[in-house]
Amino acid sequence: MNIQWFPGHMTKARRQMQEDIRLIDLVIELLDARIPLASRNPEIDQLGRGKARMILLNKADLADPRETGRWKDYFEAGGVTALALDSRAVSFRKAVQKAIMDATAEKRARDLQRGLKNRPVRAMIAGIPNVGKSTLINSLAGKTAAKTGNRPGVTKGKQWIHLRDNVDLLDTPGILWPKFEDQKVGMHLAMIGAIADHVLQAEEVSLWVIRLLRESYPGSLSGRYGVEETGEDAGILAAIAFKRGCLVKGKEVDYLKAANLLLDEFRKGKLGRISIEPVEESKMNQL
Ligand SMILES: Nc1nc2c(ncn2[C@@H]2O[C@H](COP(=O)(O)OP(=O)(O)O)[C@@H](O)[C@H]2O)c(=O)[nH]1
Ligand SMILES: [Mg+2]
Repeated sequence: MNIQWFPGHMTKARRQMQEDIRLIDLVIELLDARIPLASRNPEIDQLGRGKARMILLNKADLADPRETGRWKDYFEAGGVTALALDSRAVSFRKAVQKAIMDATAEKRARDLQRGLKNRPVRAMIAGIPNVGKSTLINSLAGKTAAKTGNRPGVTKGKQWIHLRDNVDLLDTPGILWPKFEDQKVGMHLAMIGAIADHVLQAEEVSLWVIRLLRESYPGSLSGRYGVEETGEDAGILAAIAFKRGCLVKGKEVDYLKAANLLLDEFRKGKLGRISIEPVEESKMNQL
């Protein structure tokens, strides 16, 4: 599989991030809880070197809570503060703030030792497109948070959002692009809709979804569509098409329509809370 992103966008975004990151104490890495590996760009380790780090497993409302709990443990075992959340929900704000305090404890202690009192923690949110960066920034900012722009000297031209506990959040997130190391990574990104469907065939992606559901979440397809979960994956797609009237001229199976219907419902969580990457699959040296 050979997926081309727009190199112009990528280069510009990376350069911007390299520049912004110099102002930052803490990098808040946003991952998709359903695919914590495929949504993680390994370049972040290089970019965030020497900074406090923290991982947020976002869209946890769509992921299997048991798997998400394991991922949280996995990242924390690697020494990184991790938290699962739905970034649309303002109710997570306190937990995120506390995680920021945990992740920056060392830095703040160091500041104190040097006699730097009340120096704000400056944080940046980073992640791949569509992972929820803007949503999280809006939730953290809330209605009361003051936008403070153009602080002379330190933050020329940058917009900062002042959060509680003396945290300043850069209001422009760091954009990273996913890395397609193998076909599986690309497919996992496609399954959650992080790659436009015209890049990969919707039908192929839907067959991956069917396989995942049959293997890891048996009963979810029969429960929603009333289809048998036996036989070929393509046969199950055809059965879904019949059940949902995805037919051409009233009788021939419209595979593309059925695939799009399944993908749409899967991505909206209508087939349940599903994790695509269980923690067992991960290589423990990846962090
Ligand atoms: N279900 C769910 N959707 C979310 C969550 N966070 C963001 N979204 C949705 O994901 C889409 C992309 O979010 P956005 O903040 O624009 O992503 P960005 O490209 O990283 O800035 C939007 O439709 C959001 O409403 C979440 O935690 N759960
Ligand atoms: Mg955005």
